[in-house]
Amino acid sequence: MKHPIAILLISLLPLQAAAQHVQFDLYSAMDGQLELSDGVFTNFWGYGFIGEAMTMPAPELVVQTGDTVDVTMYNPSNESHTIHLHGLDVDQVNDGVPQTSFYVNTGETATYSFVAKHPGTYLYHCHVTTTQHLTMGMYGLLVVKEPGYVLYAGGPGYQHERDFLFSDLEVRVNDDPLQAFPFHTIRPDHFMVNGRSGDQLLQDQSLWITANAGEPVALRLANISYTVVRCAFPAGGIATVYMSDGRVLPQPFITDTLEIYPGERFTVLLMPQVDITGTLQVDHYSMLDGTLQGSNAIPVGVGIPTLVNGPTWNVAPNPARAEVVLTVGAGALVRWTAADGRLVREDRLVRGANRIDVSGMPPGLYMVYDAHGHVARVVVD
Ligand SMILES: [Cu+2]
Repeated sequence: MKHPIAILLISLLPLQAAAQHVQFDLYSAMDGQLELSDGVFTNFWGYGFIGEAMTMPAPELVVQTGDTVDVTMYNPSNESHTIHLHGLDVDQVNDGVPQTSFYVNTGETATYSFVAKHPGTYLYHCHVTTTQHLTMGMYGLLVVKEPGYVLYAGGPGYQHERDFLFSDLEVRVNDDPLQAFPFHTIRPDHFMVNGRSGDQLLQDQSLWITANAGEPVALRLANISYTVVRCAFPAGGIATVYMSDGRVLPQPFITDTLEIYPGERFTVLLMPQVDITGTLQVDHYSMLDGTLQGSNAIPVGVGIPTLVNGPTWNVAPNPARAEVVLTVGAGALVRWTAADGRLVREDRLVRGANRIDVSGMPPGLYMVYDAHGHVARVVVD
């Protein structure tokens, strides 16, 4: 007869074997230059891995459930900073709120330690003069993953994953951080997904949500902006919210929109049932009067190859600016659809190279396809 305790121990073994000690070595800095989507440059402060460039947002820290985690920060910059582990179950000294733990002053190194008890989506950020240091860019995602491509133990599985951190800034403030006073006058004018916005999101395929119909996509969504973020999922995506703020919801729910307030995080599973050419729309609304402040769109493509660049079809350059050359193995009529599915143009191609003027087309993601199953994603910027 099987002993219940023996069964329990065996069932715990894989989790125990996966738990590790994880060490992250970060530094803080205040001399970053950020290029915004409209070509404007401004300043940012942030964190980087030792030996690597500082990034905005800070590097994403990924651990597994059960890991013992040490985050060490060296601060060579001129001001004190901390790392607040937002939403994680830490003791007071490791919480990074300077008044109740400690400051990491210029030239100092400190380590924050915790055990990653609950899988989920978290944040870390500086907690010194928080409004200013946050709007300058001192934040990043921290994700605790359950091993085995499931959202949590006993939870649903996924095949693809994307982690998105929504944030904002006001160029006037970042240009001259001393002007950040008084803080309630900050009016963000740039809105970002993982530090990028607008056309930058179309150009970075690592941010696109791509899958085949029936393949679940885990989305970890976090808002560290000063606005309410409303995410609108593409039709046919079937978005189910499973987790919030580092805990499993008592009852998952299906929705086509999700509001995320500053500091909140959600884990959502997209289960696309049909082919999709669309976007995950990200709208920022004012906390003061509810007006729309800015928007971004993350391309979503389900059931469509990322890019057909094979012996019969070739697209270059991609992204394209004034002209794109479509090289095809046989003459064909091709149709272009915009990200919202609208037919925007047709071109009759001949065998070989076809130069197509795209200078008059609005920037965006387009699907180009013929009647024989050839399809390509073309980005016009
Ligand atoms: Cu700081």
